[in-house]
Amino acid sequence: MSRTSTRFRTIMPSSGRAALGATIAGGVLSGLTAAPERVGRLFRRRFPTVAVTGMTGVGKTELANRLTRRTSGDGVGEVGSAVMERRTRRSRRLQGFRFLVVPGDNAATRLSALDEVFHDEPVDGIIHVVANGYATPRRVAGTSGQATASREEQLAAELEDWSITAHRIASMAVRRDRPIWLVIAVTKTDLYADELDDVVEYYSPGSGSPFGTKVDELRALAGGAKLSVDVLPVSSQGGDRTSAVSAKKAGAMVDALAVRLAQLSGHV
Ligand SMILES: Nc1nc2c(ncn2[C@@H]2O[C@H](COP(=O)(O)OP(=O)(O)O)[C@@H](O)[C@H]2O)c(=O)[nH]1
Ligand SMILES: [Mg+2]
Repeated sequence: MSRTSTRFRTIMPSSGRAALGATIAGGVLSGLTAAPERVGRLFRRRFPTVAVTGMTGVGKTELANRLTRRTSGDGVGEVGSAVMERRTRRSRRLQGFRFLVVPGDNAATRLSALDEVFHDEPVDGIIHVVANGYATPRRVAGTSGQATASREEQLAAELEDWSITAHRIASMAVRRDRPIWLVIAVTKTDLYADELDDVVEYYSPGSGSPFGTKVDELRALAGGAKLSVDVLPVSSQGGDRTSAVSAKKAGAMVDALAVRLAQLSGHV
């Protein structure tokens, strides 16, 4: 297998199906544990919903577009959309997803979007997007040229953004009787390909890093059996002459993420 699969970090539990089985085991639903999502879909007649969260400029829209096989530029707004973007991935035999991209900016629209995905119509899973401090800074209105923020500032902003989102995930998890899953998508890996292992470690539970510690806190709050956490590297771009990641490699990482989403949703 490619290097991608070895970098794939699954924290607990190792398979979505095992997680679901373990949580409901012994209960009245035990006959349904093999594919609870499939049963859920029968009742709800819809694709699993996935919230895509993360700070502005981190790469949420591009990743959602890649996952739904849109080409870049197809419906891509400016960096830092203020409205919730909706994308549907359609696959054979109804194995699709509905992605809800939550605006990263701290506008009123973000708060209502967070309410929608974590409270009003709670999602089945979350992709939280991070970029190792490489979020594209948003320009202040009325100025021109490249906005600047140091990597340290951007990492601090990622952490703050994650605190808010993690809190929302925790309160959704405690209200919920069925398990939910979280994938931390570490994107823009083309920009730091040589540091990939350390960066994936930084975002992982149990790493002792500032981010990892917050993931640990979330798991403690939500209850370990209720929330599975994966950390997966990805790149929405690649193949340019200057890129450290080939188009093929970038595609393989996006595909690996899609495969994992399907496993977590009981599609496979
Ligand atoms: N190098 C690189 N740039 C990316 C990647 N993903 C997104 N970007 C760029 O980062 C900027 C922000 O991406 P976008 O998806 O709009 O971020 P959002 O605000 O989180 O939706 C855009 O200029 C993208 O082209 C990636 O994987 N690698
Ligand atoms: Mg966006």
